[in-house]
Amino acid sequence: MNRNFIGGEWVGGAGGDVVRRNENPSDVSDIVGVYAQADAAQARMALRAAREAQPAWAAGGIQARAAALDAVGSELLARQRELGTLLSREEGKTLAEGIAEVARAGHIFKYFAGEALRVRGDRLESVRPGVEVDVVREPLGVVGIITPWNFPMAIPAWKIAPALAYGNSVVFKPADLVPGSAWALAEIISRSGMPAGVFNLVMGRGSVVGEVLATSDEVNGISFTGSVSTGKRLLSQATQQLTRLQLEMGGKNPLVILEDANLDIAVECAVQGAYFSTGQRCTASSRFIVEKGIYSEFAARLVAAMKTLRVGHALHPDTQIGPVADAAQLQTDLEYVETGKAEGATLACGGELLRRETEGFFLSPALFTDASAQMRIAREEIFGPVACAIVADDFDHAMSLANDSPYGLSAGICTSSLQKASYFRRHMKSGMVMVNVPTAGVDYHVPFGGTKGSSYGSREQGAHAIEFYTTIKTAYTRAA
Ligand code: UN1
Repeated sequence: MNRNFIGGEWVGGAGGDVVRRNENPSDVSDIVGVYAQADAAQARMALRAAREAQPAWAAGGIQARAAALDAVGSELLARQRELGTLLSREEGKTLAEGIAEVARAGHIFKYFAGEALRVRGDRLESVRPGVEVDVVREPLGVVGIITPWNFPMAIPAWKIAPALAYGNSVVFKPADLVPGSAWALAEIISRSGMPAGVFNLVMGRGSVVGEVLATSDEVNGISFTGSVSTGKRLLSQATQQLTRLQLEMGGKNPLVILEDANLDIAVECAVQGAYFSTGQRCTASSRFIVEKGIYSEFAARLVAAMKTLRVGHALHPDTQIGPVADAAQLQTDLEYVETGKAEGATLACGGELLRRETEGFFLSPALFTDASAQMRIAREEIFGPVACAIVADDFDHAMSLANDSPYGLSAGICTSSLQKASYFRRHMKSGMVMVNVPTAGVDYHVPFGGTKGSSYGSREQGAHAIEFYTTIKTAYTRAA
């Protein structure tokens, strides 16, 4: 059994035997491992350990922090194939995607090892002669990190690495569905030379472990990625303790295709953005907004490309699209396929359960055409390989359709017009805009986040991550 890591010790679940079985979505007969489930008392123990360990970690200096993060990054990169296999086995993305994700996590740790050395302050003159002002950054304190199942390594990495780099201690609660990658990451961190209690792993249910993080006044900040409903619940609970929050939630990301687009690029962006990683990305393209002159040709070419996609076991070398992550998500995806039909959209391709040699959650990538902006399939985040195409009369209409969403995470356009691309970049109400590149699949060294209902709080990743994980102190000094 894989245990939790609390105060530098590996501890069993509550009562010693409360475990979760980790099921492979490509083959439900394959159990990836069994994992201890922490209870509320253990979550509180982890918070106490983090509270006690944090001052010494912050005072220990940036070289020690950089060295520890660099060691974690190196090991992730060295073991990317092995850990990528574990990730794909438990989450269902393809082996190539799993390996790439572990490598990305490795690069993130190395990036923040460097960032730990680059924390800057400001010195200003005071308006009062003889007084000097210093503006410096200090760690936030104890940070709770709550992550989703769709990026079991990369999302924990881009929260844990900056938290530790800037001198915070961490209590990490991974998604219930993917404890294997989280445990492997924790095991690597446990050997990186950090003092006991600086980093803690508590696997368990949101309603138990998450609840403790959300309601404890021992927590200074919570960084969360997950659903809108959980994000809102966290917000209402954690603000009672004035806990700082960073929430990354849903998306309903448009990909606009204009008549002047290079259609090869447009189809490639559509397939990658909507269907790779089985569409289970908050950055996935789920609304294709297509100018009317090119609509039929685009739809025909997209369907042709979709029909060539090989859906299957995540670890099979030929597979391009892995299974849906679990039975509940598969059920949601199938319900949305029915909803789309009932709303009057045309199911142009896919949306069918597939049988493979092993029993898993295989779904053919689905495209609805003749969709309208009011349909639920065009407004609600599905989080699966289901997208819809909406016809736009012209560029202005495409812009207003693209912005007509409660979400604002990532938005893409395929066009060869610099003028239209520039207009799109300026007027899309989203945190990320993509010109002739897919809406999903972002770099690790630049800010990530959205507007409107997609995000709350300051940006993640890149140099801007420091905003969340530090607090500012202003010091006035008169030499006397
Ligand atoms: C990506 O598109 O490369 O949960 C990353 C998600 C996002 C990460 C997307 N927070 O899908």
